[in-house]
Amino acid sequence: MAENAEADRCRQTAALLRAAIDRGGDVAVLTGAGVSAESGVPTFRGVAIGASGHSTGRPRHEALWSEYDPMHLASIEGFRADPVAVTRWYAWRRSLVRNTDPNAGHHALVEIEAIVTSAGGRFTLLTQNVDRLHHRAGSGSHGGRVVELHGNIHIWRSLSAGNEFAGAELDELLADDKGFPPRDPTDGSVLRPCVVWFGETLPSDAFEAAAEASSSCAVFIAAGTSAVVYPAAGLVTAASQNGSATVEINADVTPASGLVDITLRGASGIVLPELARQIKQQRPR
Ligand code: BJW
Repeated sequence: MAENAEADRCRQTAALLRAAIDRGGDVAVLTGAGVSAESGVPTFRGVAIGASGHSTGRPRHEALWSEYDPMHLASIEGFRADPVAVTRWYAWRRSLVRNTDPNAGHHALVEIEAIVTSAGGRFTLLTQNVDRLHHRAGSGSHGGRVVELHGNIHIWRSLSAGNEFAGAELDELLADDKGFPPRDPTDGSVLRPCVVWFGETLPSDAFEAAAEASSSCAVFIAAGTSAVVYPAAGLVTAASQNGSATVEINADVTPASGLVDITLRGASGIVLPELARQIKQQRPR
């Protein structure tokens, strides 16, 4: 019964998307840590459904911050208080995400992008994830846009001059954790990841693009986000107030669940490919 209801909601969502796409409507998707959970990347909060699990709790990762205070690890104050611990955590996460692959949910979003843009609509992927797995899956390569709201863990910058380091140069700077935090070889100032911490503003171009896409799209999907961190969480409300059809894909209930038109309860690595399959099946007449 519950499974039938879930399948009905998935068909209803696919039909909604198909109709919007056929009218050349725009689609915006907000993603969070849950979308990378099936690639083996731990989430920040709540349950995480890993590869092959499609109901709450099996298998789970430990939430990233279960032993730490997030405000400590993800704020400039926390970094200043304990730069070694914060650097070690980000260096570990950078290494983890480089050694994993995009999952079926990431790939399905690329398919949906191609369907939307080939029908003349705009596709905007608004991600809170800093892992770049959407880029590696091919998002943005079919005429859509990927907007990174919380930055990118693969680029680090010096606190004083803002000099940026990436790739092999950054590998070298992060090689010896006895020298943490790493320093800019040119001016000796400490390096930090180019991510957005609590209390910091989001890059203005990214947030403006997100606000515009959310308030003008025909369909807005929030996938794998706990919808508790602002201003990203407010985009669901913005879309809803704009009159967009709103959909949540999540393994669990979130504050957005009561706001959206349709909730699809399950793992994004299962739900998103099924949605893509059904949108393709319901070809325009
Ligand atoms: C699955 C699944 C599977 C599992 N399939 N689903 C308004 C009200 C209240 C507070 C504020 C407000 N406006 C601003 C604030 C303050 C603050 C904030 O929001 N605080 C709240 C926590 C209370 N926001 C900020 O400070 C922001 N800046 C700002 O607003 O600037 C203006 C300003 C400046 C100065 C003063 C005041 C205002 C910045 C926020 C930056 C967030 N940064 C982080 C770290 C980034 C770097 C890093 O990666 O380390 O971003 S925090 C962390 O949370 C990270 C994430 O992107 C973000 C959101 O988490 P996300 O992605 O939703 O993941 P989870 O783990 O929370 O949830 C996973 C979900 O997936 C769960 O629901 C699972 O069920 C589900 N799931 N497996 C589908 N397989």
